[in-house]
Amino acid sequence: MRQGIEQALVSFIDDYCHNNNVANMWQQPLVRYASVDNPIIRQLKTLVHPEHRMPEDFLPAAKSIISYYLPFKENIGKSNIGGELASPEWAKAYATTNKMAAQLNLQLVDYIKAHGFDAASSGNPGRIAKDIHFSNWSQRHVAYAAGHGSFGLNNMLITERGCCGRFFSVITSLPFADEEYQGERCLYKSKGACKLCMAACPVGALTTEGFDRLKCSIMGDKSAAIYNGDTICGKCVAGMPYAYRG
Ligand code: B12
Repeated sequence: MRQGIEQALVSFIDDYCHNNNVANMWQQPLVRYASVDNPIIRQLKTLVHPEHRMPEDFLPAAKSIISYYLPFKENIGKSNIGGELASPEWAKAYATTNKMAAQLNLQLVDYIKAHGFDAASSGNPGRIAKDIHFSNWSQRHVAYAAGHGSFGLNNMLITERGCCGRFFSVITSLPFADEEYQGERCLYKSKGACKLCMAACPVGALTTEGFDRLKCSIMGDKSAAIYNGDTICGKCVAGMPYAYRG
């Protein structure tokens, strides 16, 4: 079943590109499972925000959450190295991925139901409100619980294919659970070295003390003005040592 889900995801992406005349801009997806009993999942309301949703809110019989990562092809990350604003290629990849993932999630739900289990899409939730910089469904916490990787100094979850890509998730009744990743992929956290992401951030939102989401939002707001409201930037991932490898 696990293999079937991975293969289905790949063919849904191919079909999406074909049917919508969109270039395939993703590498092979990474698919992992978080148990709903994982302590990170149980503590989401405390770790993220009191309004954070629980898996059972989507699906009463929830047992696991599929967390999948769509890594962008390398040319997209490379296009975004340097400069102040996100590159047009980065902006297009962001918008296209979000649009496609809404459909992928629904197709995954249908696939799982057709195989006798239950599932519900988490959608692609943004901020709770314009002035609340948190989501009520944190893809990154779910991805961490599913063992996708470790958090870097850039505040990104670094997967085995790096951090130039996007996470999505589907809540299911499948009895699968992966272990959390025990390694450390950030060079600063493992060796005290690198700090390239700090230097690349145009607004100084990254320091060794942590991530300043309000400063980061300045870049998001600037880009929204030229990219149809999309709050993007990505200078803290493009061209980094772990942009594309784990
Ligand atoms: C709101 C939001 C923003 C806002 C606010 C920033 C923010 N990080 O909250 C703005 C617009 C500024 C923003 C910017 C960006 N975002 Co954004 N954003 C979101 C959104 C919608 C919700 C984030 C949220 O609520 N997080 C909850 C808070 C509490 O957690 P956090 O910010 O992730 O920080 C936690 C981690 O650092 C974690 N942590 C750190 N170390 C450790 C260690 C352990 C053990 C654990 C458990 C946790 C942990 O603890 C922090 C606090 O709890 C998510 C999508 C979603 N629905 O999840 C995307 C998301 C986080 N964004 C993403 C991206 C790619 C970006 C940008 C690169 C913009 C772009 N696409 O060009 C920048 C990067 C900013 C950065 N360096 O973090 C990706 C991250 C992918 C990844 N590899 O991590 C996400 C997951 C979207 C997606 N679907 O893939 N974003």
